[in-house]
Amino acid sequence: MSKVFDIIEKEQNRQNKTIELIASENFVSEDVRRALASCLTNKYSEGYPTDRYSGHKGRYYGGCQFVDELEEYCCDLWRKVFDTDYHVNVQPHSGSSANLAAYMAVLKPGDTILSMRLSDGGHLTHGSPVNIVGKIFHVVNYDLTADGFIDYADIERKIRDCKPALVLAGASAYSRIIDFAAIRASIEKVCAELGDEAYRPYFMVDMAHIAGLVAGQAHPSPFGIADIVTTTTHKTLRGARGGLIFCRKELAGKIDSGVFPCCQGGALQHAVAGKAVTAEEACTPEYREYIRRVVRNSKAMCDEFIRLGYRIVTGGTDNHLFVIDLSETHPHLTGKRVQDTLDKHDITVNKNCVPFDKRSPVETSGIRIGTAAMTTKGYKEADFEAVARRIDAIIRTMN
Ligand code: DSN
Repeated sequence: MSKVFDIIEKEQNRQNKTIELIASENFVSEDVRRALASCLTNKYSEGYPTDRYSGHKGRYYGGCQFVDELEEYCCDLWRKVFDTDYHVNVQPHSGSSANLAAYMAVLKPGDTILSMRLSDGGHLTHGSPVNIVGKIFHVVNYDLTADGFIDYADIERKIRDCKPALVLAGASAYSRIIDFAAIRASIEKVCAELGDEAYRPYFMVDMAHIAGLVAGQAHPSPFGIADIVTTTTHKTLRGARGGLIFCRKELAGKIDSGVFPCCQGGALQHAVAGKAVTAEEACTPEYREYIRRVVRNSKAMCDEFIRLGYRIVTGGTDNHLFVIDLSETHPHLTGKRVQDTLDKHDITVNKNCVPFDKRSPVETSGIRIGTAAMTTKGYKEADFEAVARRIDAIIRTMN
């Protein structure tokens, strides 16, 4: 037997025994795994099944009748999950691919993107200088308030001053509701001041972290507000690893061309199948109840850390995650040391920069904690509170 299966078994054992608190991870259903491991991995399918919105002329390979049916079914399901009539492209291999394809679809190299910086809770693909996005485009970041909240006044100021071609909302480590409507209102206000013809940026939302909450109506929806919405399907959506791009219908041709042929070749139809099963599951009342529990558990665990004397960025959480800032309460500890020590106790977290962090992204002064994965495993509020106390007891032993 291949050595690979030994390694997979070791990883399965690790997943069985650890307390998984990485905010971007989850455990998929057996049906998702069956779809991912199916014969669809054998099939090439460059192109798209129809030219419904985008004008594309179909596939570049024969034998695509069943993957055509699958991809159309998958698109219909995702529109149902988010109750939207936006066009959707289900081919991006990941969230990073989805974001790059979206930028390439509507921007020119050198255009300005206005986004949250990585160290404030943004994402590599929102324009970090070490990512291709930061190398191709000019990136301006909006700031946080002293308490770590998004500074909406700064967004409006920077739209007016920098005239970005694209305004981006979304984060990987932000624990509060994002007010998409306020950002749209700022865009409209600045456009009206300048005159519509002169300037009109795209508004894109990367909802990768909170997509499950949007589907479960536990976070305001960006649909009807943003021009483009990207997401992954494996975080709070609890599904196959991959990306999606939604857009207003008039952008469909640009977005589809941005994915294929600009950024990707053949679609991964086993991944499309996994995403379709994910969407079927996300439409159920059980999923909605799951999301409600994820948020309840996150608030309960966060409150327990506050009770134990920890400082949480923004002072709390509205969603599935929160970031503990160790810089004042435990100045001798780095996020990296805490992550490594918790690993030894079978608790998995990730180190995370905190706003205005004086440490590098390798060391960091914080850790990010999420409740989506262990809620899938059946943890309730009391379980998460007990894990908070266990983490505190471990941290107390560190000097
Ligand atoms: N940055 C990853 C995370 O949130 O863990 C996702 O790409």
